[in-house]
Amino acid sequence: MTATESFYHTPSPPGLKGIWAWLLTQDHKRIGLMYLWAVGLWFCIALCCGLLMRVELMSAGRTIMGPEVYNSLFTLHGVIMIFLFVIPAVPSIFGNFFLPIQIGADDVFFPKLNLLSWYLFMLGAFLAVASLFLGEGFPDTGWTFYVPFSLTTDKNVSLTVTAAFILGMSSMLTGLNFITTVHRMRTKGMGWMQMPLFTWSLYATSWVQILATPVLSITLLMVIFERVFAIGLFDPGKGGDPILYQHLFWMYSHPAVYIMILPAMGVISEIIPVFSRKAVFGYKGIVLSSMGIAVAGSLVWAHHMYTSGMSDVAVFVFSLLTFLVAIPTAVKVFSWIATMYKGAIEMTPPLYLALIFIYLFCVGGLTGLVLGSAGTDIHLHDTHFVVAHFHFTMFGGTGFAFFAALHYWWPKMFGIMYNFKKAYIGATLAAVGFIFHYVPMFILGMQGMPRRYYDYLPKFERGNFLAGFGGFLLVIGIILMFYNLLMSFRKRQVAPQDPWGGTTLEWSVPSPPPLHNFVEEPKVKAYPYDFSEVIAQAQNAQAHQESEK
Ligand code: HEM
Ligand SMILES: [Cu+2]
Repeated sequence: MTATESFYHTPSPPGLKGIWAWLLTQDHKRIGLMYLWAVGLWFCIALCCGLLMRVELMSAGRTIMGPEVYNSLFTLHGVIMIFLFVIPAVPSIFGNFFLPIQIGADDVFFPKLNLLSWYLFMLGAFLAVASLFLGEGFPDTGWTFYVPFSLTTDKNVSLTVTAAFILGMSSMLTGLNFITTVHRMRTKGMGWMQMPLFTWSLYATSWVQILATPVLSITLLMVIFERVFAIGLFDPGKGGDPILYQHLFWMYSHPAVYIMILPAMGVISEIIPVFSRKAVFGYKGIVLSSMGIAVAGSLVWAHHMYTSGMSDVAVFVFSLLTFLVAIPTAVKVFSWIATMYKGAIEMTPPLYLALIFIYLFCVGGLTGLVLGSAGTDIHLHDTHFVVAHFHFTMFGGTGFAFFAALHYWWPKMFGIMYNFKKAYIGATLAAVGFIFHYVPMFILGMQGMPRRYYDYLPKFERGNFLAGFGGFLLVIGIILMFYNLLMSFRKRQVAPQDPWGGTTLEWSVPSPPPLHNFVEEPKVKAYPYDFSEVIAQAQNAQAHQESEK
């Protein structure tokens, strides 16, 4: 056995074969792949729920389901998409796989804890889906579990809430693991300012994870207590306060949107410099803005509550704070654009998806400002405008960054290359479908169509039909992208060690990496995005070719 044999062939722990070599593994790369298949599966299920809802909404009146099924479907869709896809996707798959390699380490600091996080994730996921079939049927509260409805509904809310609690544990353990790994395991010579930006973004995210998630955990416990013992924490009849629930819930859940988006921004910050062959513009700016978003994003939760009955002063303060988050976000976008400016741009599927990300995410972020201003939010609250806004940020943002990450790191993870043409067609269909799907919702929302309703006035029919049409295009595009990636296992076109000319440490190890990531001590560059060697090599190769002619 040579030292460079890939981790697929060298099981960890040694001696175990077949499925056990995966289920009991402590290798961060295997755990990352186990998350990939799990998250991919949940994503497809939630996508189907979404499409079913869209079909129901394509024409006014009852189309394929009644209101109760519709309520359960959007809850299931929301719970899965939030807790099982956008929150865990990028950190648990690509973070687990690449964070240790990017800092020149052999594994995360607590490999066994890492495996435990995966089991907690799976347990939480199965409980969430089990609550669909147990009790009186799937909860119909939406993923926010707002009181008082979540206390009085006879559906199986307690189990879903327990599931969310367990998923929170999993997410906290991963965060703890990443922070410790970054502090304790960086290879010799890698100072903080030599860390790749993806690792930096995960580091910032991990802090939000371990500081904000306990708030959610306690809140969910309170809901269960209230349901079982009726002690009156939230029930005004017993001296409780329903607004308290909203504060506690959003104190986690707004920071959670940054748990979703920061790692996605980290992915984009890796891709843009590589395909521009240019040092990233404002490395420190990107690092500081990650930490800035983590801090500022934790202070704005009550912008979800302008219509809930807060004091005018509170509304004013939260509106102002919400605007502040736009500053570090804009810093990142400007850095990406400035990196591409006068760069030697090489268009590839990862870059193409990254550009789609920037466009869609900017639309999402700017419409966030419309909602952040209390005056406009009062008109738009709980309308389809909000639905369009959060899908632009979460799906156009994190979703497309996830696709970009898949296309960027696929050759490294599996050692094989996919078909570019199909990747472009899939990405284009998805992006065009996305726009047809969500832009009509901005308009419907401004016209007053509320969210979370299975039926609507006839005047909203045209917009909804268009949205449904876009929804189908979008799903077809996504299926094509996944199909193309999966087909690469069939064709097995071998990918080189560094197909893109990347400079961070993961590109200095074989594809796929060996069990022990580094055979010899990795060489750390003074600056992680230094392309002078890559460019010199390319020029040499070209000169060589020309002299042979
Ligand atoms: C970065 C990713 C983001 C995600 C994933 C996201 C997600 C969401 C979600 C899920 C909701 C709906 C809440 C509900 O169920 O009632 C929402 C609402 C809202 N978002 Fe975002 N958001 C993001 C970014 C932003 C930004 C950057 C801003 C402002 C600068 C913002 C401002 C708002 C506001 C004010 C609401 C409340 C709307 C209302 O309740 O009427 N969001 N967002
Ligand atoms: Cu928020």
